[in-house]
Amino acid sequence: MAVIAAQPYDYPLPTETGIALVIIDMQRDFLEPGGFGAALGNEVSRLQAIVPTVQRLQRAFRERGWLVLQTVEGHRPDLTDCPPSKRQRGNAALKIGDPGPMGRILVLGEPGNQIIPELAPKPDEPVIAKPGKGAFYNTNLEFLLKTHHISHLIVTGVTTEVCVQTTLREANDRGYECLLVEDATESYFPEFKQATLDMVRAQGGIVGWTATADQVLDGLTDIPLNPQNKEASSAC
Ligand code: C5J
Repeated sequence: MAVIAAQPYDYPLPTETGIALVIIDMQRDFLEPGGFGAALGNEVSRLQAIVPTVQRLQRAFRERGWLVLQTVEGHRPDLTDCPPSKRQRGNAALKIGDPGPMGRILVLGEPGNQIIPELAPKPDEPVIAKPGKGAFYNTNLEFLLKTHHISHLIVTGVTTEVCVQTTLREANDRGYECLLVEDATESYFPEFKQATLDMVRAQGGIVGWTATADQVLDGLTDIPLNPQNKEASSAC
């Protein structure tokens, strides 16, 4: 059986299908100046550090022909899916829907709402637009995972203690085996990232597992590449 060396103990991997890479909200709104993250007063540059690590995981999953899915947090242009409480929260200079340097803040389709070019999805890779912090709330994520027979989620992205942690908890409650990649997730607050990693793996992995990207990639090498998948990914 293939495993990933993880905390609090080894994470067993399904050897055929059933595993997906989840990349949460690696969109310009959170990683670049002038977006939602910056409007809330955060120093956004520290999130950039994980980009190469997420890219390595994305490459490894694509090479195996496994599901890579991304999320973006955003709202419809008419903001009917944005609760007024969310819009007011933080008392920011620029609120959700206001025009900013990258288009309207946190609105679907605006330049700021695009996934950063380094991690751009391929045309056949799903991108879930989510109005909330959790990726299961008001989306078809659960349906998508069911139709792809996914049971194991390798979770990455930003920010660790907000959308990443909320999604992880939602997934855990739905029975998914979740592993959070320690160096492929980041927060504006290092102490919140650390606390989240500790919370996830405490009490015997009450919400899931954590491991480094190297540990994940080492574990994946124990699963033979399906030659069909390899052909498919090299043709892309
Ligand atoms: C936030 C997120 N922090 N993607 N969203 O508002 O974590």
